[in-house]
Amino acid sequence: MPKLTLHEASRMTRSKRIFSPYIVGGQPIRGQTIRGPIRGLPRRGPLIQGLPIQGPPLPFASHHAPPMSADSSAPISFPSISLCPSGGRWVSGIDIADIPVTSSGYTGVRRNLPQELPSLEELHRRGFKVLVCQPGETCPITDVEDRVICVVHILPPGQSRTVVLEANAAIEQAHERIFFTEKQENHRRGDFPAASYGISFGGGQTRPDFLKHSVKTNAILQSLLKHRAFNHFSDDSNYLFTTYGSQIRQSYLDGLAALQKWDPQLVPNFPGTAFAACTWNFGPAAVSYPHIDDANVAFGWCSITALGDYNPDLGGHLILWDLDLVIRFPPGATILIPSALLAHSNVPIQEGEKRYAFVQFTAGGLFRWIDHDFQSVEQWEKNASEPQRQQYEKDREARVRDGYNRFSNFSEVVRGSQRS
Ligand SMILES: O=C(O)CCC(=O)C(=O)O
Ligand SMILES: [Fe+2]
Repeated sequence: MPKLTLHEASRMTRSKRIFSPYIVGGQPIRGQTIRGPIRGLPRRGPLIQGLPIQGPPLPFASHHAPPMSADSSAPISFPSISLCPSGGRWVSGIDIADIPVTSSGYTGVRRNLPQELPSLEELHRRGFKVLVCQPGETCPITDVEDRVICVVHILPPGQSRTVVLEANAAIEQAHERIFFTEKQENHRRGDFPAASYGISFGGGQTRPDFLKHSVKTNAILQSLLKHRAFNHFSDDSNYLFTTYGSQIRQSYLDGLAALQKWDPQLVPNFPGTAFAACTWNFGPAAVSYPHIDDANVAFGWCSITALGDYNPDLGGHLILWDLDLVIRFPPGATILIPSALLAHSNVPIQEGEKRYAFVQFTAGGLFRWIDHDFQSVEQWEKNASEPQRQQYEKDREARVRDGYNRFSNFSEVVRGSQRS
C-alpha cells in the first residue's frame, strides 16, 4: 500500500479546501474570489477562501475531550480512539468488493439488522474504534485495496457555528409547518419524521419523477432547497465528491443529464449537484437504527450532513457496522458513504439535545431506467431484440464485476490533487 509522506499529505489538505460563503458572523467577504474554479461546480455567489478562519471556539464540546459516559460526566477510558492523521486517511480492514449487490448491480441488498442503539461504551466493549477528525479537516476512509470508500469532512469552527444555526432554524420552522404523512412519520430508519425532495424512481412510481407532496409541503421543502445553508452543504458534499469519487460523481452527472434530456422538467435540486434527491430527517432527535439504504445506487455515495445541537463527544456519531468503526459526527460535518452497501446507524444523543440530518442521495432505479432505454425492466423485456438482450447481459456482468473499482484509488486522489 503506498505511503503518503508528510509533504504529500500537507499539499493535499492545502490544495483541496472547501470554500464557503460562511464566516464568523455569517457575512460573506466581498471582493475576494477563490483561486481557481472548483472542477464540476458552477461558481455561485461571493465566495471566500476556505482557509482556516480564526474565530470563537466551537459551540459544542472541545474536540479534544475524550468521550464521556452517557449517564455521567466522568470520561470513560477509550483507548481505541484515533485521530485522523492530518491530510492522511483511515485505513479500514474491509474489502468493499466483499459486500454484495443485487444481481443487476444497480442497488444494494437489504439486510436484517437488529433495531438497536448501542451506547459508546457498549460499542467500545464490542471492539469498535472511534475515528475523530479535527475541525476543518477531511478524512478519507480506504478499504484494503486502497479504494476511497467513505469521506468525513468537519467544518472549520467559524463556519459551523453560523451555517448550523441557520440550518437548524430552517429545519425547525419547516417541522412545525409540515403535516407529515404516515409514510414520512413511520419508516424503518428511525423514530423521526423525514421528508424527501427530488427525482426518484421506485416505491409506486411508474417512471422517474419528482417525489410527490401536498401543495403546502412542496412549497415548504422548496423553500428549504433555496435556503443558503442547504446550498452550502450541497456545494461542500459535491466538492468532496469531485475530489474523492470523481468517477462515481461523473456517472451521477451523466445520469442526471440523460434524464433531463428525456424529460427537461427533471431539474436537480441544487446548481451543480450530482445527487438526484435529498431527505431532511427532522427531529427532535433524528437518530437512525442500523440500516442499509438498499434502493440507493449500489456503487455510489450518499452524503449525510449532521445538524442540530448536541454534544458530539457523547453521541450523534455515525456507526459503520461493516468497518467496526464509530465516526465522531458533530453538527455541520458531512460524511459520504456507500449507503446501499454499508450498514450504518447513530449513537444516541443526550436527553433534551436535538439532532437532524440532511441526506443527499440517488436511487439506483434511475440508472436502471436509463439503461433500459427509458423504460421499466418489464416494458424493456417485452420489446428488446436478442442482440439487445445479449448486450444488456454483458453490461450487467461488467457493472457488477467492475462496479467496486469505480471508487477512487487513494493514491490517484493524492496524485490528482498534486497536479491541480
Ligand atoms: O443521521 C445520520 O447520521 C444518518 C442518516 C441516515 O443514514 C439516513 O437518513 O438514511
Ligand atoms: Fe442511511
